[in-house]
Amino acid sequence: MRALTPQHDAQVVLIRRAMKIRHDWTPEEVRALHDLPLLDLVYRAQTVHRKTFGDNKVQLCSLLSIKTGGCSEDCAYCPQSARHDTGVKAEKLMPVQEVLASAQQAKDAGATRFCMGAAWREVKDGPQFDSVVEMVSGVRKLGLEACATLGMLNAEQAKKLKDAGLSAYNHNLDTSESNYANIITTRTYDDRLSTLRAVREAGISVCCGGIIGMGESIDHRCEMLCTLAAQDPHPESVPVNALVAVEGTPLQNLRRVDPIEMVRVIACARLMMPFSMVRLSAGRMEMSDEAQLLCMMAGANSIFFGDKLLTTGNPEYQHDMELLAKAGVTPLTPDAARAPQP
Ligand code: SAM
Ligand code: DTB
Ligand code: SF4
Repeated sequence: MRALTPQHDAQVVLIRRAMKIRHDWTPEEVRALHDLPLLDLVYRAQTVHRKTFGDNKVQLCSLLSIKTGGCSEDCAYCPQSARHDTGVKAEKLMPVQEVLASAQQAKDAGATRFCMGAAWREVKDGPQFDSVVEMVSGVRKLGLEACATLGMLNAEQAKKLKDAGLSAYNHNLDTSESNYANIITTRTYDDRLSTLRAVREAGISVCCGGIIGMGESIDHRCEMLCTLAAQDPHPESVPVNALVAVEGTPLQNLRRVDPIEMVRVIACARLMMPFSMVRLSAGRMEMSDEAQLLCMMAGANSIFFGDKLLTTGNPEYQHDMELLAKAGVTPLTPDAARAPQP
C-alpha cells in the first residue's frame, strides 16, 4: 500500500472508528440491501464510498495473459479450459523480457497496477515458477503494483512471491459455495479458500471476487458476497466480472447480464467492504458508457484498460480515456493517497 499523507491517515482513523467493519453479514441482510430501490442503494453506496475514498479516482489496471490456454480445469465460464473448444490455443509461458516490455508500455499508458494471468490449475515449482518470480520483481522495479493470478498456491510459493515483491494475488471465489459444483467440478470451494489463506498469511494483499451472469440466482450472489466479506481482513481488492459468454464454453448461450444487476452487486460490495477497491472487471464491452458510470457511482473504483483482457476483448483505450474525461473522473496516479484497509 502506498504512503499516505498524515492528514489523510488521521482522517481514515476517524472514519474507521465511526464505521463498523463487519465480517458477519447474512445472506438475508445482503438481499435486503440488494433489493432496495436502485437509487436508494446507489445513494447509500456512494455515501460510504465518499467517506472511505474521498477522491473520486479510478485506478487503471493492465492485464496480461502470460500463459494462455490449455488449462486442465473445467471452469464452465472459461475460454482457456482445455476441455472447451473455444479456439484459444495453448501457448507457452511468455519470456520474462517480453512481459516486462509489456509492463513498461502499460505504465507509459497510465497503469498503476499490472496483473499477470496464467491458465494453470496450480503453481508447480520449477523453472516456470522461477520465471514468474522474476517477472514480479521486474514489474515492481518499474514502480508498478504487481498482481498475479496463477491458480492454487501453497504457503511456500506464496512466500516466494511475497519476497519478490508481489503486491496482490488474484484468486476469485467466482460464485457461491452452493452453486460451485454447477460451475466447476475439478476443485472445491475449500481449495479456493485455502489458497486465499496462504496468500493472506504470506502478507500479500488479497484480490478476490466473482462473476455474475452464469445462471446463478440473486441469493447465490448474496451468499458469495457474504463469503467474500467473511474474510478477515476483507480482500483489499474485489473484482466484479460480468460473464463474457464465449462460444465453445458450456455457458455460451447465456444472455448478457443486465448492467443494472452489476450495479446492484457492486453497490452491495461497496457497502459491505467499504475500504476495498471494487473493480469493474470483465464485461464492459457489453455495457454502455452510462451503465459503467453508474457502476462507478455505486462504488467501483477501478477498471482494466487496454483492448484485451486475457483472451477476450475490452473497450478501446481511447474510448475509455474519453469516457473518464467526459465524466471528470481522474485516473489514480502512483503517488496518490488512498484509503488503506482498516
Ligand atoms: N487460473 C487462474 C484461476 O482460475 O484463478 C487464473 C486465471 S482465471 C482466467 C482469472 C479469473 O478470470 C477467473 O477466476 C474468473 O473470475 C475470470 N474469468 C475467466 N473467464 C471469464 C469469463 N468468460 N467472463 C468473466 N470472467 C471470467
Ligand atoms: C478478474 O477477476 N478478472 C480478470 C482478472 N481478474 C484476471 C480476468 C477476466 C478474464 C475475462 C475472460 C478472458 O479475457 O479470457
Ligand atoms: Fe483454468 Fe483459471 Fe480458466 Fe479455470 S478459470 S479453466 S483454472 S484458467
